[in-house]
Amino acid sequence: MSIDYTQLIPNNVDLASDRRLQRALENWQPRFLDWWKGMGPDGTLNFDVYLRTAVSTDANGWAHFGHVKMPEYRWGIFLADRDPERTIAFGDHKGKPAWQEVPGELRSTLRRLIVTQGDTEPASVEQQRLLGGTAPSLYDLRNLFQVNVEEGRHLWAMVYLLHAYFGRDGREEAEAMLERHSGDPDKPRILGAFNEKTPDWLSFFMFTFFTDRDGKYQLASLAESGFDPLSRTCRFMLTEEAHHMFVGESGVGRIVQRTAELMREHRTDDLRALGAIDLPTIQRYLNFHFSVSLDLFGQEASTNAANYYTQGVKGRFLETRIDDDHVLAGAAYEIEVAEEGRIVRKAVPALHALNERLRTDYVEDCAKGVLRWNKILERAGVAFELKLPHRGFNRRIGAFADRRISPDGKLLSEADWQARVAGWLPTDEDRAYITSLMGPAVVQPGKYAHWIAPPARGINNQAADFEYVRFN
Ligand code: BYC
Ligand code: FE
Ligand code: FE
Repeated sequence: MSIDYTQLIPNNVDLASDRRLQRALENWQPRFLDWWKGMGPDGTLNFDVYLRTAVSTDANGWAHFGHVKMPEYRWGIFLADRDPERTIAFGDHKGKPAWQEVPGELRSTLRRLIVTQGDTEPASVEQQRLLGGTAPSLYDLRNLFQVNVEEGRHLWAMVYLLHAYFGRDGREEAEAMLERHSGDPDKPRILGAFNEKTPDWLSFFMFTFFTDRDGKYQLASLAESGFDPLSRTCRFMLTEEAHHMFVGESGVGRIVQRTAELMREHRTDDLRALGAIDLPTIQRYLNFHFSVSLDLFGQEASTNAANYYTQGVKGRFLETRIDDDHVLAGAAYEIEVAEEGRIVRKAVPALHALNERLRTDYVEDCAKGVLRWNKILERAGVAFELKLPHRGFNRRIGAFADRRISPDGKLLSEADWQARVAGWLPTDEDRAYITSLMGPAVVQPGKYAHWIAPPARGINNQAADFEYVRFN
């Protein structure tokens, strides 16, 4: 179904046919805009930004690009088309038709998952709100804003579900989405990573590479949900998510490339003397963002995850492509745990290990990106390899939370950890150095900050000196 842009709230769910729902959402819309103006990208209300807007939810739906003021971006409700034949692919309800309404007994479970998902979206916009002031180019500034408006739209996606399917509770949860704030001591965002700061562009690129990728995996498993409206909304969100991870991978890649060029040109490791970012610092930022993002998958052994699965609420990554019974009643899965001073593998019921299984899929995906960064170094003749740390490193959630584990997976004493952690996680000095590189935004079309290489090509094939953002 194509998207109706004549409505106050653009949508492809025939919102006009449900007046009550339409009114409720039209009531929420100005609150969202107030939140955007107060907590969204700082000082940008008048900028004209070259943004893409969805025109339909099929593969060609991204055709539309144009300069827009962000508060006028057409945030709306876009669900992938309904497949009337769709059945539930896993769990106790396997083979039954997908639910078009929320089953009463799953109401609070589904609400909780939708709220958790929804909460991350505005959180990330809040975390990134000051980055515009130090953008390394107009190209990067535009990409930041594209990510921000789409995270805003992801909030709309979850708020639609809350309003349409959860009655009064849902409306209250939709309000609360705008009341919790990232890092707020009294009303923080729900998940850990979304209360961290994103103070500089190295952090931003690491965040979009690692944390938005958690989004990809969580959305993909919610896209398997038996609750069809959730599945359909997540499927469309995934197409938006792909750009966010592109921004992260190419952003880190361009920093790595610039670093490698300078190392070769000047035959030195002392990148800081050259005003660029040294590889050990990049590695420490990587270690931080990877470990914080791993926490987002929850406990290795989780009865919550088992229940979500058996109840048909949340599946595995690409559930229908997995060759097994999709019930997993007697199946086992090996997870890593720390026992008697060592990290050992231990078989647990597969149903309880679903968070860990998703985390494993995620780690493999991250590793592919790291491989591509290493190819850049290799091509430049720089002998350095970026590595993902062990999954137990620096964890706050799960079996490794109260352990000290080195990046190469050794259990350490507290004293050993304290003696070595400055080599593994960004230090105050690292952060101060990276902050010092973040000069005033580079706003001349086609120009880039010294510490990052230009991209291989422009957005929507625009010329190198295209004016992605116009300041008014
Ligand atoms: N921080 O049994 P467990 C995105 C809690 S990112 C704080 O493992 P479960 C985006 C947990 O709530 C994708 N608390 O839990 C990216 C539970 O609490 P209770 C976001 C945590 O439910 C970038 C307890 O510990 N989407 O879209 O199996 C930019 C026991 O844990 C954390 C989703 O997360 C944590 N990290 O797993 C913008 C999908 N981890 O019950 C956007 C929806 C666990 O004891 N959420 N806890 O009070 C879920 O599927 C699940 O809630 C989780 C947790 C996978 C997060
Ligand atoms: Fe998102
Ligand atoms: Fe995202």
